[in-house]
Amino acid sequence: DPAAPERLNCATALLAPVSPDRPCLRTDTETWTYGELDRRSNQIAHVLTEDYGLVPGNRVLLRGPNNPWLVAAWFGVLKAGGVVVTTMPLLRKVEIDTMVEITKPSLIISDDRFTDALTGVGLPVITYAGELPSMAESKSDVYDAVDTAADDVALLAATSGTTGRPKATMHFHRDVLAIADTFGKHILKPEPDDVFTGTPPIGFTFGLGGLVIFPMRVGASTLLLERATPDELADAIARHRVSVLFTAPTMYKAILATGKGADLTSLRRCVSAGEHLPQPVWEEFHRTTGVRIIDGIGGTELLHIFISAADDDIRPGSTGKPVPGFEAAVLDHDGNPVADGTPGRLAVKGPTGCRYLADPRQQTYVHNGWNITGDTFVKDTDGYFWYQGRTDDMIISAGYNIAGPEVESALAGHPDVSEVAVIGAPDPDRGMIVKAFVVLRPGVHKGQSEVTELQDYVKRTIAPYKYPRAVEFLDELPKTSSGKVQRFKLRQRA
Ligand code: 3SK
Repeated sequence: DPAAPERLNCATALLAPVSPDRPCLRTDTETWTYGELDRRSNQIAHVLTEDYGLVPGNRVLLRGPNNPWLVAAWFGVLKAGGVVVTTMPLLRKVEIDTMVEITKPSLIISDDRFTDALTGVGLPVITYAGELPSMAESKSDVYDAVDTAADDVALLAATSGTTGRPKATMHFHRDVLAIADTFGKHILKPEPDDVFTGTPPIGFTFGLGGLVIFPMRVGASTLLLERATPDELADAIARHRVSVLFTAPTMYKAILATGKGADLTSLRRCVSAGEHLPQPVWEEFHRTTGVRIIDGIGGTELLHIFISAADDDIRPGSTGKPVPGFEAAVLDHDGNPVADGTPGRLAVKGPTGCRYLADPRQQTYVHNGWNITGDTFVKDTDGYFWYQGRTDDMIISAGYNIAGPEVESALAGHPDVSEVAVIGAPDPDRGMIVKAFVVLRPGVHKGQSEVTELQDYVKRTIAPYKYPRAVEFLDELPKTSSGKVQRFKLRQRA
């Protein structure tokens, strides 16, 4: 955008325009106003620069669940001209060590309950139930934020690594505002009186956008939940009259299973990403709550959602159209666009990426500014994008092309099924067969009659040749810390 300013600190740009007495961060026990967040993040910036010698460009790794101190630390680092390294709270020591090796932070700010994984990391660790509040308290609550360039790096976010070693993606100060001015402005359309909540960690860019950047760009407030079962989430939505919800497809399904969906009358906007949203879940949520879920696909690479649709533009089952500001294309193996209606690999280009930090895989995943994703999509003649599966989730069985997620979507509509993942398993006769790993609802018997029941259900719901010839029941599916199913682990098991 030629009109974009050359100098920009996204922390100031988000906080300064909002009246200081407006509510900003809510929990069950306290509410921080915009003024309080501003003052506390100023004090943190003083601590970082005066007591830890932080200089602009230094990186600070943040670790902890969603709560006001994590957000204050995020703003404090950016005001001091530092670069935030976001991490998922569930990461274990080995994963933190990898992130430290890749991103080379100067120090760590951590929730004191999450420091176990930091032993031996060899960096100063400030804990925010320990040193941080008391050190901050002694500092001035006024701070002149560093005058960063719009193109200075603000964030290093790790791709969640559904396969292989994570990559760190770089995002500039301008990218932080760009997601609010693309998906936020054109699709979500939040209002100052909205109350946001959701389950994705702020350490995952889906949560960062949904729970911090989108609400704060319009002066709205956000309810931060450290963790929530489906029941607790439904109760919190009702108690705080939440109007905007960000969560993953499995949580929408789980909310419906609580039987509390019809009580969620304050909800106005619901956003689903992180995994494909099965159409039966969309339909049931709509029937129960009256809310049309905004599905979307995004990526850490592009910071947030780049294909989506809202309101009357939604076509249930489709992910939507490129969000204004982004371009998307479906490509064949040689990188050429395929005809509408033909499956191919999704490529995306936009203002927010994709730039990997010092990683040779940049050459593999980015061509002429286009990020080649690992997702297979079909674009229809109206320009809507329809998810087919991860590129490596396409199953070729006895000559049939079967999209694993289509079978997942069918199985997800069965009342006995709580969660499901479908992969191709090697088979001597058919090359591959469709295999479903199913987590059943509590109390459902895991026997051969249930296998037959699910197989018959798929045959009745979609083309019968797509039915899962093998079904295995699991207590839970293997997932990354951002909640994405690790199908490669299921493939190894098969
Ligand atoms: O997985 C997604 O679809 C996503 C959405 C928003 C931000 C980040 C990600 C990975």
